Amino acid sequence: MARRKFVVGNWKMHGLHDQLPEIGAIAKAAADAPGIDTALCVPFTLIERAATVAGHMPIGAQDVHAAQKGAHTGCISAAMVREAGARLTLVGHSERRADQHETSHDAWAKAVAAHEAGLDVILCVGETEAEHDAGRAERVVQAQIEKSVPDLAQAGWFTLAYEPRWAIGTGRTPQPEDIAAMHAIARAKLRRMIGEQADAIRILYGGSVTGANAGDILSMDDVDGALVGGASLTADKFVPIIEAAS
Ligand code: G2H
Repeated sequence: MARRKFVVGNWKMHGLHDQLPEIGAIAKAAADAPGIDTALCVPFTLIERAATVAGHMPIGAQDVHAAQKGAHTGCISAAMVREAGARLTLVGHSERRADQHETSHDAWAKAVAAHEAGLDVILCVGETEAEHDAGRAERVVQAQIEKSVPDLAQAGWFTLAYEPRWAIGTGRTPQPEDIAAMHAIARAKLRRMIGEQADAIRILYGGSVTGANAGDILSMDDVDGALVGGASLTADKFVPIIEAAS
């Protein structure tokens, strides 16, 4: 099944208002690449202003709370980021699993809450280095998918991102055949869970994607795009990745 490529930047805890021109430049490159989808997930504090300079390129959040509102000091709901101008959100990113002890069940609840608030969702899964080295990557990723992908997931609003934790921000990337194999495993798992509509769901690869390796990664079977951290922070690094996907 033909799926449009999807390139998503994740600015993590980077970005003050003086970086807005970078978002404008990235949005221009996205507009010049109408054959693919591009989005940028920024810190909460940048969403509103980023959305004003991003044109048609969707701006996303990097997390939302699983509740729509309530007594959760310091937390942000999906409805809040939607109101600020976000059209999508990441959930279950490995840095949140590691730093905030989020579980796959948390990611599931956040995905459901985000969808109910009208946001598209990119749900992240991926094994640790120890799990990888112990040969458990396949089982770990399948279990994460089982526990975190909502039954009602559909391609119209749901994307999966496979990000081996040991490749994140390290400059290390898996062998191409390992990326292809894990994406095939993830799709097979999705198929068992939600049937043939899984074939329309995009599966992104994330972990040290750069302009230098994007072409090879994005040409692989079952790799429908990339979730890009460090190399999305400036237009000069991110635009070549957008162009490689086009
Ligand atoms: C993985 C990725 C973006 P980086 O977290 O989600 O980051 O490209 O810096 O490895």
